Amino acid sequence: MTEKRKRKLLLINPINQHRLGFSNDPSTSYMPLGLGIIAALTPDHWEVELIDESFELCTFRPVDMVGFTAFTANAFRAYELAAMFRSQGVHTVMGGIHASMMPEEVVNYVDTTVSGEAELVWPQVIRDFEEGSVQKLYQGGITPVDKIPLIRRDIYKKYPYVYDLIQISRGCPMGCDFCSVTKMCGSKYRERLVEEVLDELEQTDRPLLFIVDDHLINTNKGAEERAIRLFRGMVERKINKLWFGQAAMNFADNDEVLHWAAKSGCTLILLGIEAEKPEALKDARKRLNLKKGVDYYQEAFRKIHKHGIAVLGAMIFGMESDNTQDLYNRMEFCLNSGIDAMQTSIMTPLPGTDLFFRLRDQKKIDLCNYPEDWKHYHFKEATMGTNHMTREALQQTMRDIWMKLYKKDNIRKMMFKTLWRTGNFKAAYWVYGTNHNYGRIVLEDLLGDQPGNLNRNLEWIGRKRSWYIRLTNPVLTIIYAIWWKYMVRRFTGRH
Ligand code: B12
Ligand code: SF4
Repeated sequence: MTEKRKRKLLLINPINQHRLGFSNDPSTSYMPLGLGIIAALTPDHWEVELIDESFELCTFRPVDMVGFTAFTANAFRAYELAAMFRSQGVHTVMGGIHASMMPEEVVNYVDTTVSGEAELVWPQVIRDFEEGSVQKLYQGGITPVDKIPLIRRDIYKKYPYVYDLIQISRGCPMGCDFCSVTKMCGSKYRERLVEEVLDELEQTDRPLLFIVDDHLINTNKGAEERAIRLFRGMVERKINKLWFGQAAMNFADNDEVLHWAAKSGCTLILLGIEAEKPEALKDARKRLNLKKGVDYYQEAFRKIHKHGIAVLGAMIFGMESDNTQDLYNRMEFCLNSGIDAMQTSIMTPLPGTDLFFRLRDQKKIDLCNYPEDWKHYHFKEATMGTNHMTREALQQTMRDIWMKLYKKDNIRKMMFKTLWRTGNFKAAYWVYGTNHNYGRIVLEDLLGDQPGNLNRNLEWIGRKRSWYIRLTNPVLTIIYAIWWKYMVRRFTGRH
């Protein structure tokens, strides 16, 4: 009896070739979790392979079906690749955030579009495909949390990801003006069982971990106790990782949460600060921060630092009410408020958000030749101006601000400040690396190997190093040695 041929599914993470962004370096290339879920939902008689363009460009190969995930900034690249596969008769499917927000566009570029979460519809897509009745559009909606499968992590083995990623909950009730999370994941926090999360963590083997939840401590009743159970469980089960996650300003509210977070390996926490000016927060409908009040920020940072955890401040520049001075004030805030690492984004109207619909109707979005212009929607290029600045002025001011913030001397100074505030070498080194990475991302168009370019260490080629950098290099070598020793011990200890 001949064995039935396995069908082949190729899962693709397409990367914007206009700006590589996080994919411009292996240390910031993250595994696409959504595709690990698609792999887990695919029946065994299918062979599944991942192509992540963060590591290799996708070329044609004969398969039965390809499935794309895509952020908006990567959508155009997905369409290019889809055209290549379609021209050879391969069935193409696209899901993920862009397909969920713009299904009416995506249906024009792939054979099947999956809008929303995939868990409830992907088995149906596969069945319909096998029976020859596959549809153009499936609505996945919101998945009950007990129907989320364990991610198939074997598909990530072929690439040297530095981090494991895990998702503990989905959803957010806040509905900020610029954000797609409430639209995509619904307005209720859906929490996975702590024990199940710990079991999954035990199956991960990289020394660094990124918990991708938008709010590590949500506003559900009992959220703090739940977080403590999780972090304490990580310690008891010797999960033994250094991790970072994303949280709101309430992360600093409870000392016991911070204690167990730090004990379980939390070294860096991203806080969605967005702005230090109440008017800008009102623009963005960032209710949580308005409720806490901007005066609370610095106290929150101090509480977090006390536990040896560094703060990664996520800031947005180019809010509707911003003028040039506001942008420089925000820059000063980044430098002097107690933030350790800086994520500095340009306000971008993501499709599906209230911001997008409002500004589109007011004809205020300059880069709107879709789908090609989606490639500019990566938050480092201005796609529109503000009430007081043109798009060009915003872009130019940001270039100046980025040069100041991510100047090698400055990020080195910030590293020493972090060491002082947290007393934690690992946090200081992580912060240094993170600021380097963001510098490389925002100044990507200046990177190169000719005089006049920046090299990957953010040093100007052909210019002399400053005395400060020369003087502090030996200190950095020591910190690096400690970090490296620590990583080797952690990594080899688990294998
Ligand atoms: C983790 C994360 C990152 C990681 C990326 C990791 C990775 N490789 O995927 C990092 C830190 C790199 C990142 C960066 C950015 N991010 Co981000 N990120 C997230 C976050 C928090 C979680 C995504 C995730 O992993 N979810 C878990 C998985 C399981 O869910 P999922 O991918 O949605 O998959 C489900 C469905 O979409 C669907 N699905 C997904 N793929 C496919 C494929 C097929 C074939 C099918 C059928 C279904 C399907 O099925 C899955 C299961 O239901 C989301 C917010 C959120 N809650 O979604 C923002 C989010 C995706 N990011 C966003 C943004 C804007 C950014 C940045 C631009 C931010 C910045 N300031 O720089 C950058 C740049 C990204 C770039 N292009 O370079 C936006 C994207 C909006 C958009 N329209 O594109 C989001 C939605 C947040 C927001 N505020 O709106 N991000
Ligand atoms: S920015 Fe944060 S708080 Fe606001 S909707 Fe998005 S995830 Fe929720």
